[in-house]
Amino acid sequence: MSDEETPAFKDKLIASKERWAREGRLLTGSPDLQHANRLPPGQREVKNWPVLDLGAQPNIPRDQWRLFINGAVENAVRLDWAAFEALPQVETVSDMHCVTQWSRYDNHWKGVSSRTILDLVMPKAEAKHVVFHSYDTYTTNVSLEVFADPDVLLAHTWEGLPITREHGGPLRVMIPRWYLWKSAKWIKRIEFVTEDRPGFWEVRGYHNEGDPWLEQRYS
Ligand SMILES: Nc1nc2c(c(=O)[nH]1)N[C@H]1C(S)=C(S)[C@@H](COP(=O)(O)O)O[C@H]1N2
Ligand SMILES: [Mo]
Repeated sequence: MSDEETPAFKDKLIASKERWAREGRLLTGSPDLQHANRLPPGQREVKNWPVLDLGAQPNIPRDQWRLFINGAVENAVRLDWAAFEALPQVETVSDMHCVTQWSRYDNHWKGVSSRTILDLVMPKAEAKHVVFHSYDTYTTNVSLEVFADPDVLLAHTWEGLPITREHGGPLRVMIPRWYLWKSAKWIKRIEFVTEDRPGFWEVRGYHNEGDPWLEQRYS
């Protein structure tokens, strides 16, 4: 699959999500800036973990998996699974919030902290944004500052088990501070860039940031 392709059979779904984005029809609440509630405005709690993707769930066995981290960095790297596993591993607990209005509390993750990645590749002073590229051609963008949040993880384990293929295994990004579309599944490349570059949903009407507490759903 080239970087530009999207599975054709999902075009209709994408088109309707774009339309919802234009209509902003899920905008419901008012900001809860103090996080007095655990549930951000317009969300409902779920106990399961729904699956959302573009219609392709790439199968990347760990022995074929590679992660490229490059762009505006001093030390670009290409990691195989053994090299990735050799990095310091941490555990976090976080809630996740999906723009389609579900939230799931207390997810236990294991993986590598974004801080470890930053120490490894050393972004240049002019690097201000990060673009995630996935094995299914999905992309999404965050600021370097958000990437550097202490709870941002490249996660391989959820609730003590390897993250399943449908949820982005062998490795996905987890950015609990933003809506879940920012958390790229099947991560293949982390690119540091000097100019912001909106990703797949960001160019289709989703907000460029995505703070659930501010309901930054659609632009
Ligand atoms: N590679 C990739 N990552 C992705 C997506 C995708 O289609 N491809 N979808 C995003 C969206 S819109 C959401 S809501 C979450 C869903 O993650 P989940 O299926 O594990 O719940 O993944 C995000 N990351
Ligand atoms: Mo989503």
